[in-house]
Amino acid sequence: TPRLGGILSALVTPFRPDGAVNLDAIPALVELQLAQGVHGFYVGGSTGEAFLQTPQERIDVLREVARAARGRGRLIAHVGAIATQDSLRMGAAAAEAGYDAVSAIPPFYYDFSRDDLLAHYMRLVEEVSLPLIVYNFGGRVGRLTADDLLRLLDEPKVAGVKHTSQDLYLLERFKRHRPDAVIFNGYDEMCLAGLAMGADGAIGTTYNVMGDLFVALEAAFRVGDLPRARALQVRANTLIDVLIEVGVFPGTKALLKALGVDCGECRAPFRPLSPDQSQRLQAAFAAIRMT
Ligand code: NAY
Repeated sequence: TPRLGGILSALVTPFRPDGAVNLDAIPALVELQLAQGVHGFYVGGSTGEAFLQTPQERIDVLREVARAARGRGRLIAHVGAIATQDSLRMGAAAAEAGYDAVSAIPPFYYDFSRDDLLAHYMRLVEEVSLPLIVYNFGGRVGRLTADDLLRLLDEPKVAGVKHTSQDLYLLERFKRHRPDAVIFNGYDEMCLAGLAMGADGAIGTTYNVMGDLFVALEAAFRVGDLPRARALQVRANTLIDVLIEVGVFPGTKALLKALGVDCGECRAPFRPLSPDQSQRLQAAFAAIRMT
């Protein structure tokens, strides 16, 4: 496995009942997941509710996770923002906190041109000292074309792509174009397929609560035990079905609470689960637990 591959949890951000970021919950969250065997953390991504926080809150979380992890596991900081200056500021903080790489979703909402987006990434590459993992989030960032992404991969400081897309042909093309790039599969429910098409690892929301299952899945795949890898994927997907139905991020937080790490609720407009949703989710979780 290349240095940056493996199973990385797309870490949730804990909040207090009053809505403030709960930095105090981070050490227990990190320990829970390291105990499950995850190889590191992708901090402040979609799962981390990046766009429901201020850049300063995101920086505080980046620092606290690095402090809690104490060098155990790889750390990628998601520094995506609409404003280039915000991404640069978070990137500098990630470098200072000891992260291995930064990652960024392209600026969105405004009608930025493709050249605006490429220039944004080039500034991250030039002005942040860490390698960059481009965050390709298919549906949400339609403006960058496959060719743009391949072109970005020609930059030596672009270390790879986090590919949250069902287009696994494109994942394979990234890997073929730059065999030394680190490509992460982004949809947990297709982890095995992504690995089969050449992914070096996977980053996902559901690894917050079932990291052990996906670590075992990847290990089975690497030794060529496809029946076991597939059985694990099927098992995970019976829970992911319910998570998608009730809301992946609020659902993941509900499961973390049941595992003894209270990360609070997601920030509004996300809403907590209803009692019925909660009950169905816990039942699905109980049915697939590894231990
Ligand atoms: C992120 O930045 O946190 C991620 O993108 C992690 C990848 C997740 N994708 C999205 C869209 O959030 O783990 C997946 C996803 O939650 C899971 O596959 C369920 O669909």
